[in-house]
Amino acid sequence: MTQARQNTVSNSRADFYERIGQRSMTPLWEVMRGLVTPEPASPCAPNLWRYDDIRPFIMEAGGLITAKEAERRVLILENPGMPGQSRITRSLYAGMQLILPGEVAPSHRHMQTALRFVIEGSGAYTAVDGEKTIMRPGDFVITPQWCWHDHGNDSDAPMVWLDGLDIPLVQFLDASFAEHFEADEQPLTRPEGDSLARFGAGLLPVDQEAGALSSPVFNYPYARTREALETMRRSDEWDPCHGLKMKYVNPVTGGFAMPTMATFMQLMPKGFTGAPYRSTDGMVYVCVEGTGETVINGETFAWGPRDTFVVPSWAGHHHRVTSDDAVLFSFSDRVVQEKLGLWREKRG
Ligand code: GTQ
Repeated sequence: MTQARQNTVSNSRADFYERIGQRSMTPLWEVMRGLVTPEPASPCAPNLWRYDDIRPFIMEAGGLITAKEAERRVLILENPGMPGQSRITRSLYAGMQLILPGEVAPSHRHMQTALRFVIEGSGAYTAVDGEKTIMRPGDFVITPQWCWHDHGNDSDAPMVWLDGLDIPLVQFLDASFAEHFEADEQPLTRPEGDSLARFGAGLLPVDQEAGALSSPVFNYPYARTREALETMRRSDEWDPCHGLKMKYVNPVTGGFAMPTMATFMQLMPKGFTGAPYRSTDGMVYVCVEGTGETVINGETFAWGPRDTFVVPSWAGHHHRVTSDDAVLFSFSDRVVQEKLGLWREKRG
């Protein structure tokens, strides 16, 4: 094509785009390559939030606003690749919630499912559907969708936990509903520990039917998880990429503990260097014990206890332990991707 001919073509195309644009249409061929990509092209950036670095700001927020006024006093961990979007990966939200002694974060419910992973402090509680659970470091606590929940702190120290929610996913589907309870705290109708006893002891009520999508066990205590990992290590079945990695399950269905967020805990032994790995679910990690490094797309992120880091979808990475045993908690949207037939992984 001559230059003149090319100019005529692009002018008439531009004119065409302009005219169809007025009718709310746009040509696929100009955008196709960015839509149907040969592999995931995530705007999510790898990042690490060192707890020592962010803690002063979390505590400073404690002096600026009460839990009651804020409703939830949380500093969002916002992915630097998606500023202003209140998310840590494309589909998931994460934030650090602070509850000071004597405070209550008032009861509400919403369609978003939430997980809490306790980072600092011990003895604050969350109440879900009439039952209170006391939270300790490393505990993984679930707030299922549309369940009343309030948080409080009867201990004498600040308590901080990581919130993980499916906010971006629910927003994407335009399916958000939320409401406040008439009082700050919901009435308690079941004794503390009831759910764990009823559903978390390898037993189920005899006529239990699969009902709610989230696990009826709403606190998976770290002490139990850690002990399980410690006992399993004796069989020496280490995965070359993950070490000893377990998923949290809903005992009623055998599936992941929540419908929209998959959660995991993994133990990696002293001297462990993982093989390269990637998967389509962007993954949020919290270090519980030990120290190590994760190399993500060639960039090294060194982590220690209470640090949070994010590995984007399909980013090649591997872990390396630099202490005695290291333990990492993690969550992702893998459960959604698996249901939709989208989840993929690649080793090596
Ligand atoms: O505790 O219910 O970090 O509703 C964001 C939204 C926590 C909560 C968050 C919420 C909550």
